[in-house]
Amino acid sequence: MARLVIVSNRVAIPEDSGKSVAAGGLAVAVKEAFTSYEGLWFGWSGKVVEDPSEEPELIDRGRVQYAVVDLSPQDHREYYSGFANRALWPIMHYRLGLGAFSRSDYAGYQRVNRIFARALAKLIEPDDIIWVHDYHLLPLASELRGLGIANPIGYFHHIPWPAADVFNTLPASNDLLRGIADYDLIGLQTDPDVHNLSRNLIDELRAIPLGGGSLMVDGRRTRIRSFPIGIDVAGFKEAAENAGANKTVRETMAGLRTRKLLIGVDRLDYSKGVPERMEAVDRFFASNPDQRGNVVYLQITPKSRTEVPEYEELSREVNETVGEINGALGEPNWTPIQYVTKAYPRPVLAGLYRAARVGLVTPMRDGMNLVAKEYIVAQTADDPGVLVLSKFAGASRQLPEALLVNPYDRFEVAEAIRTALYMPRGERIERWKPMVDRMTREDVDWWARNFLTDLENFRTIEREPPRAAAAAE
Ligand code: GDG
Repeated sequence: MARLVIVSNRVAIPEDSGKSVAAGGLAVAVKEAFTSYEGLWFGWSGKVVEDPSEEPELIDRGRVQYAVVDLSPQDHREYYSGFANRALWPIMHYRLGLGAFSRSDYAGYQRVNRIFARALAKLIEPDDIIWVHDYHLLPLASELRGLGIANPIGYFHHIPWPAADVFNTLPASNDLLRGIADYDLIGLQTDPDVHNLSRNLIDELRAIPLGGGSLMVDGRRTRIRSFPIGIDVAGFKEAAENAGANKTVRETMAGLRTRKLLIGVDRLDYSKGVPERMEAVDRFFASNPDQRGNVVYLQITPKSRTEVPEYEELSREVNETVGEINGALGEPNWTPIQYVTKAYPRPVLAGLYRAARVGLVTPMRDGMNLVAKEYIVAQTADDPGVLVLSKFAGASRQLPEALLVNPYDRFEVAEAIRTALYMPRGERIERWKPMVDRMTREDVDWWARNFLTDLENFRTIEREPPRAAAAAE
């Protein structure tokens, strides 16, 4: 059987005991992919050191081997904080005004992709299939091809692919498009993302559509398809069912007494629409004064990317918004918004989702949004809560029975909160059932299997020789 090589910016190495580290969305997804393959997971160790070695550190954990490299302070600043998170991330999320492009950051991004490729190429065996994850590594396939690696290489893009006019504002846009075409298979979250990238390649690079999602770009064939990422439904359901025993969950529920709970869970990121959501909750209390004291909004927001200035600014903005709303509306015995920046263990999250009458998932843009899916799966069948979901989250395509809202319109979100709180049990069940069934069918295992089956098929169809090898002939 082929060996699976996964490449991502960060690698989550399980402890020696075999116990998993605290699992984010990507770690769960990668773990799932390795259930049917032996393999290697390659990426950054998370360490920043002066003069890092180009030789990866190898760590064996049974069927999966881990290979990690450190980054220098300059690499980390330019590749990670700079180009990936201050140029690509905002542009991919339609935030043109926040995009900060610098040529030195872009050079650092290319350099780190080259370093990764050189370190990885030595570990690749002829039958391996390679699966690269996310926007940090768009040029990795080109770099690997340049080193003569002809194995099937797939790429999954976890975040949105914007409309061409937005993507093309990035000074390096055509360079990046040419690079991405060196992947054999490109997976995106939704069909509109597929449309955006395909049109971009056709218009900018004169790619020729071959049908079935395949395109010929510069004499090389690539395929673009949507693979909406799912969650570990069985694991999450079990965590939610057992969460009643957890102290934090129990005490939170006891503290609510008869109050109803609204919940939001997001990394602190401007794409997630946290201050905008708080303003919608404020609007809700303004137009429903009878609900003051009866409803509490819990927002769990672990900090992320704190070294990036835009995130510091956002943190200040959220703190101010919470302070203003709580100051204006709060009473000695009622705080409307409970805002915490600590990360909670997954079982606690599962229990809190289950305790919440309304799940507020209102990103301004999101590739998928796993929180929306987790909220649905955590509900009880006979008394489920209601999901209020942004129509700009990829998840809205698989969850049309949620209350879909425009997150830019705080009046609409406030109205949806009211509708959700007053929704009769019959309607809540009617909306929830098809969503939980779909989540169960289209879980993380389904996602990984679909992607890998497609990628494996590249072994059997006729493939063009890689550009570098062809040029060397
Ligand atoms: C990217 C894309 C796409 C959050 N707080 C805690 C915690 N979390 C977990 C959630 C969820 C995950 O983090 C966040 O996933 P999202 O999908 O919401 O968002 P991103 O981190 O931006 O992920 C996104 C995803 O990749 C997958 O392709 O859906 O669109 O942006 O699982 O539960 N987990 C724990 N404690 C917390 O406090 N344990």
